[in-house]
Amino acid sequence: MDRTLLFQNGWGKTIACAQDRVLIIACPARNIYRDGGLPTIQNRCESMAEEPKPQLIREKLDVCELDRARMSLLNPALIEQKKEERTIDENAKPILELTMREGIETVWDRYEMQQPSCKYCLAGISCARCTMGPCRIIPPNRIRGVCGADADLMVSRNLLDTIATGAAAHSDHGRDIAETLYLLGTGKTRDYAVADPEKLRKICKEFAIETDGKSPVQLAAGLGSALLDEYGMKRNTLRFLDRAPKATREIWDKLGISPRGIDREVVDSMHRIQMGVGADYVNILLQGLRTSLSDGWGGSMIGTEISDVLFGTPTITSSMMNLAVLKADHVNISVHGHNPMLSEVIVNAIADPEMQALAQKYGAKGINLVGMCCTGSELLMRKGIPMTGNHLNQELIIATGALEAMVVDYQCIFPSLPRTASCYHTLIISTSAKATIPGSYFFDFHAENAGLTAKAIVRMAVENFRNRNPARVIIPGEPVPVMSGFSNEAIKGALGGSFKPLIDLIAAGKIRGAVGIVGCNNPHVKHDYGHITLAKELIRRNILCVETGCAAIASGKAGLLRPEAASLAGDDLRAVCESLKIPPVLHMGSCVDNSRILVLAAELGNALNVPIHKLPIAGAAPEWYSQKAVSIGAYFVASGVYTVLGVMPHISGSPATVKLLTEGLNGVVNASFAVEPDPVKAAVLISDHIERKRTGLGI
Ligand code: XCC
Ligand code: SF4
Repeated sequence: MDRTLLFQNGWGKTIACAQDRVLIIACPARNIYRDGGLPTIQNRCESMAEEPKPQLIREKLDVCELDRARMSLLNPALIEQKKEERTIDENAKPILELTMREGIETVWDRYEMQQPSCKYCLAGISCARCTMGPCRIIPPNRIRGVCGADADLMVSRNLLDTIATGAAAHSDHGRDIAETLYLLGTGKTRDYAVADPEKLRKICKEFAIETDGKSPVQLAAGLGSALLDEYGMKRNTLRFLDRAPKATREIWDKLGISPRGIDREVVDSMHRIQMGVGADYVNILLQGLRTSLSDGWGGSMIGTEISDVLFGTPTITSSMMNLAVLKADHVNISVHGHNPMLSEVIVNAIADPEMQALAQKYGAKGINLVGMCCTGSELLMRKGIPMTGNHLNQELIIATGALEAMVVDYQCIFPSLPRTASCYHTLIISTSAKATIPGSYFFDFHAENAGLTAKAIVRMAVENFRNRNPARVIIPGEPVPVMSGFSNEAIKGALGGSFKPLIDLIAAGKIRGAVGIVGCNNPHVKHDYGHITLAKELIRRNILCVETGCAAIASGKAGLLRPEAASLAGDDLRAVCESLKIPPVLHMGSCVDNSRILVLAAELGNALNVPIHKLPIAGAAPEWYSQKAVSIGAYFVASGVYTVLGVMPHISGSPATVKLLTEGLNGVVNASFAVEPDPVKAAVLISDHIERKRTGLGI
């Protein structure tokens, strides 16, 4: 994009003065125009040798006192009741109680204030896409929007919007990783390296990139470039689709839902939901499946595979989980979000002796890095970094009073975190120009300045230790040990080098099947209850659980990621777990790592020479909330995996859409969705499905 133009058309106007322009042009390494992004954020051009300074986004929030007076609950019985209704996370309960007593607003309070929900939005029959509206479907008379859209169109269009948003989020994360590989290969960043050259070579071969005689750095450049091409439409097919069993690919081709470029599918979806384009709900929903496949077998798979190349393919590792991994005598820094590009360099910065010495200077015993949500899972899987919790723990970790900084990148970060932090000394440090948060301190983090920025962030957190009030620190209970790092490579390793023993165990009925339990927390569901109840019900039936995202973290906190949890499994699964010394619930990573579950399914299908839909497997998202989760569910189903949701999507206003997604899809992709809020009943649905598939395979 033309830089002068950026200034002329106003994009650049918050850059303070002409002097900055000169500075920026004189310092191309700063590259603040990358991606044609808004050049409004950082108006200083530091030399590369200096640590960058943060920018306070808008203003420091100081809302706490007012809010607290309004929010605090005085009735101990009510506090007790709400606490039990809100979560099953025992370590979270004392903090939750404190937030209610002290009037520190949380997601559950805001959820209550939002009730009752708008029934039109809940059913998906409201539309605000254009200014002829907004419109609602109110039978019997108001059955079309101003443009003529009926309930089916409104619902399907809203759903396609949701899927495309989720696919975009995962895929853009994948792009950031692919770009980092490319920048590493082209010498633009020195803060990253190739950690798994073997995997790099393997993926290069999939992309028909010549590997002989080439260094990892040269391969990084070639593969990085090829991966960035996957986003466009030059080739009109995604390379990783070749990993799927042939019969599954034929289903996609026949139906016309094989994704072309990743970006192309997202843009195509956005085009279709513009008023006056897509009018047929079936056509719109099929594009939803295609877009989701471009996420699962495209953007997310790139995110996972290249994160493995850059940071290491996970191997089985031990760590600890829940809020009690915070340490009262250490500087505590939490990373939260999704992209390991940031959290990995923070790990390096913390190991810096200068930072350790600084921490000691301020009276801390050291620096304790902890993870949260998916970026936490990335670190847990690869580095064994302890994890505080999942989505609904994010405010509670601040309310321990022991957190110096919450360092965030993007996705699933409550915009309210700086408000929560204003009740404490905690700093919210934002790092993505896509996700600046009012009240946070922003560092314009890029692959090119990663190391220095990470150090500046850690320094800021360490210096903040002085501001902690020890009298307000509560770190409840003890952390729970977890076993993590179950990449497909690690699972194969545990099985002696191939999936054959797993297939034999499934064929012999020792393991009835496998279920991917994935997705978020959602205040519509008691925190972690859906995940844990479902996992326990399934392992009891000798069904192996593979988990990612906040589901896996829920299991970790509940002790299901320990080998000892085998005692909760049925006799056959217990014996398998005991002989392999693994838990009955396997932590496979973050949400982009659902692509690992696709690869697992594909490898099982290829080994048996059957399409994915014939395998005794299923998916479940008991507490999902996010657009990304809808994309995941859609690519599971489109790939042939029956998927049970614990939270109803906003589609009930179109019975035709509901029927298509829960029944009709069986006729085209041989899989469908089901919605079952009760996890005990969901386990029955899944178990019956798995037994039917076993019968189909004759095992
Ligand atoms: Fe977010 Fe990934 Fe959902 Fe958790 S599971 S709430 S998407 S952090 Ni991904
Ligand atoms: Fe109403 Fe149609 Fe505009 Fe939506 S697109 S707001 S239904 S007129």
